[in-house]
Amino acid sequence: MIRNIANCKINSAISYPSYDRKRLVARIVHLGCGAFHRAHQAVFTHHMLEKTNSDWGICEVSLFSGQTGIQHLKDQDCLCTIAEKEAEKTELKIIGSMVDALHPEFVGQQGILATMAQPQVAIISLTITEKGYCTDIASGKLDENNALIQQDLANPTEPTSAIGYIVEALRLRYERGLPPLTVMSCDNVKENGNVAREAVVGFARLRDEKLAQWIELNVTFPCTMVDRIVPAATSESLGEIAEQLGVYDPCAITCEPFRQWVIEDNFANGRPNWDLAGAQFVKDVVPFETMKLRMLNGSHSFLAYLGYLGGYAHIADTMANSDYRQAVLGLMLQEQAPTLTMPIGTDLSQYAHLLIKRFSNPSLKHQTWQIAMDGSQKLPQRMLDSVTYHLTNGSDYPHLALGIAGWMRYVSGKDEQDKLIDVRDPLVEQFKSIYQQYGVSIDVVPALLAVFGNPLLANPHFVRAVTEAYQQLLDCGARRAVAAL
Ligand code: NAI
Ligand code: CS2
Repeated sequence: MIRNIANCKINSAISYPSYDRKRLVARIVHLGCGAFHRAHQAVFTHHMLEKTNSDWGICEVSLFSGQTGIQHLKDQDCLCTIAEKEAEKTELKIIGSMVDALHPEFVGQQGILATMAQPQVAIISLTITEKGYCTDIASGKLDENNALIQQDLANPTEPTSAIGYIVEALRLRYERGLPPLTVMSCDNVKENGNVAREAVVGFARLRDEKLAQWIELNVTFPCTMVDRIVPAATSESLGEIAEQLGVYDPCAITCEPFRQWVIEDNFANGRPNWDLAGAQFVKDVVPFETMKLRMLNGSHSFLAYLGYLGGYAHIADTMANSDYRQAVLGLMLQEQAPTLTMPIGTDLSQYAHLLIKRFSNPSLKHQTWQIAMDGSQKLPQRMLDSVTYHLTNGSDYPHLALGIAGWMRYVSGKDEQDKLIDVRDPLVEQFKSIYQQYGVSIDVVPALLAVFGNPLLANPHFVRAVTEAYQQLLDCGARRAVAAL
């Protein structure tokens, strides 16, 4: 038998689920069992279960990679360790809210669809990354030319994309007269519930108008704002946790102590009382979501591109440089906060200072390279929407211009020492051909802006600002360009 957290004695100082896990039923099916989901929604559900007799359990699904992780979860009865780390202190907890784990490689597509179509399933939740929604960057609508969508349209009962799975599962429920459910996005996507709705209903409409109408009438798609900094696990982070636990947990995740979840209270078929675990149910999530995407994620992307180019591997290392710390505070307070309309009583300056503290947490080895991934899908909601605000209002945005230029310089695929960068992005081939055509020069700026498909970005003032920032990066490098802000 494999020695694991489910079958051997764990250090008694570490908290174990206090509730009877036998009572749990897989009423939530989660697509995208990555690091974040385990340290966020699974943790909120765990704390809620500690406080009630509720039976809400989660069935985990990974659709693409992640078969090893799913196997590990199954081997240890779906228990998993969460290490909440501050500078001086680490708190370990073992969470028990996950009850099953599936992968198409083990149970086939039909096995996953059968689970999603079970009568007791009331929520399908998602952390499938920005690109998982298969939407067009500019319009936010389903991208009918997306390769996965094309494949699923040709063979809709054997889906591959998350959207294809959801629509096929909903079709099974519709045909069997089963209760509807809620599709709850937990990704860092602007108005994530609305984007999920557009994608699901858009795909259903391409299959069958009646099915699309049933979904529109019966299924809900609440928006959520999710927040917790959760770096990908490394052999170092897993080794450290194993030392404290006394046993190796391959599913363990390290994260910061902070966690926040604001949820639009719009559920089709019941929901757990996540408020007992600190979540907020509200009518309108959008202001909170926009604040987080621009202030937190916009700053993260700024630090990721300019930090990586400046030779920093992690966010906390980048924050140890006072020029970057000052710059990111300037970005938040001068260029992101003014674009927001918040409920009365929201203190954006306090929020910005808390973010500075969270980014500086030296225990979190959050790689600049990890955050730099998928920039084409992230920049619109993190930086470009704010630029359009400034263009309309005639205000300045030098930090945003440098952040966007940093992304452009990063996707050249070579760093300031001419070392290769492993650029991960759905548009990586497009970036390569732009750089092949123009070389590492300011001539790439208009072509790279065009990938966002937003005519407002062709504004000459903006093109000039980004071109100047890009030239500055070429002339003096990221560290000096940041200091000059
Ligand atoms: P991860 O890499 O650990 O997990 C990503 C998951 O998404 C995997 O299960 C993978 O199979 C799935 N996936 C990837 N591409 C997909 C696609 N095209 N279709 C369907 N599934 C796909 O990443 P992590 O850290 O769990 O983050 C996932 C998402 O969660 C982020 O993209 C973000 O939107 C959100 N998030 C992450 C936070 C973090 O600090 N890590 C915090 C707040 C939100
Ligand atoms: C990060 C986020 O990977 C990224 O792009 O900016 O995942 C960030 O860690 C979270 O949104 C924090 O809640």
